[in-house]
Amino acid sequence: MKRKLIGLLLCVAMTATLLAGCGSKEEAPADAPAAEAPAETLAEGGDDADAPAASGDVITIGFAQVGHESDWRTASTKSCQDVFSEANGYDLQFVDCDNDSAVQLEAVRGFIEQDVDYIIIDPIVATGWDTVLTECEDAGIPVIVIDRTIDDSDKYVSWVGSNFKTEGLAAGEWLKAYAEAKGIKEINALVIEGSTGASATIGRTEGFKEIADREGWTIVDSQSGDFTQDGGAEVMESYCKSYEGKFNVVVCQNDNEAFGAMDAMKQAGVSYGVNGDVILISFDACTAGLEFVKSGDINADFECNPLAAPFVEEVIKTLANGGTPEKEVYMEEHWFVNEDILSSIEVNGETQNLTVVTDDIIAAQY
Ligand code: GZL
Repeated sequence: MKRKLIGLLLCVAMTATLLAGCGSKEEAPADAPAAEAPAETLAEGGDDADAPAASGDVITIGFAQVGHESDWRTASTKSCQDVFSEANGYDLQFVDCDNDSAVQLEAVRGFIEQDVDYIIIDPIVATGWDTVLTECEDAGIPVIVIDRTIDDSDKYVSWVGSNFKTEGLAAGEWLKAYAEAKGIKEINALVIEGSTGASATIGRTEGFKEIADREGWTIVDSQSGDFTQDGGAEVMESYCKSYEGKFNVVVCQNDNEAFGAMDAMKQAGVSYGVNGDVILISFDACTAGLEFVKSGDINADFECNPLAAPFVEEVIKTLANGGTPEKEVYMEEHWFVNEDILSSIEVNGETQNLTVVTDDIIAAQY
């Protein structure tokens, strides 16, 4: 009975969403308003009477997570485990797909077999999803996508995440303003990309390249470090050999790659950071990343918020109460810097503040 009710609610929600004409993420306005974190989640002891779990039924959730490749990923997983806990009335079936798309599709099919109530997916890559999402829809199981995007199907109730292209644009606009403030005339950048095919990689690469092309910068090379510290070190080691003395900026598409790149540059005798020859830019802004921003090793770190679970619970609550959740929920993010020589940047015509990292900010980070 519960399955049929959820299935019916899902059809209503999907139809209402389609009628609402929500655009695809590609058309999403770059200044899409960031969602406010829900006031209280069940994880924080909230006793929201509308909470789906309040009815006393255990809600089973299948979560197909990308893997365990970064500090960001660890925080993302913990966010879901904290909110969808047994104490909050959930049974979380968690699969770490170890960055393997085939395993991830298999995990989702396993959740259908298990007849879970909801499925959460953080898609390793953006394509190859329509068949399995159709199977979820046929089974009447609502799918909620978090973080990375699915670009070849919209058969899911909601997506909760970040605008990756905006993150890339922000990094480019910051570098332009910073170079001007420092009197740096020429930019020769090396990029260490994230995992190939991941929407976070695609968006950050696209955004930064848009500013580089506009400003006439040179992107000397751009290779994948797969969002890992070893990957970042390996690519940077090769860069130091191939492009010695030919670069003054390194852009790492996540903090763990930046940690590896720092090790490799140190090994190669290349100075980096606020007092170095090379400007180092990173993404994610995890706690360890911000510690390196505060020490001056990383010049700027563009946050990507991993704490999606409270927003996912709101989607589930809305759906369970017969409502139509938002198709896209954008997370709030900050741009962190070491120096206070700039207070804000213009991104897509919108003034966005820069935040100088302090001990308090580090203590509060994920
Ligand atoms: C971005 C997320 C990326 C992080 C990396 O939303 O998918 O994957 O930037 C993680 O740290 O590996």
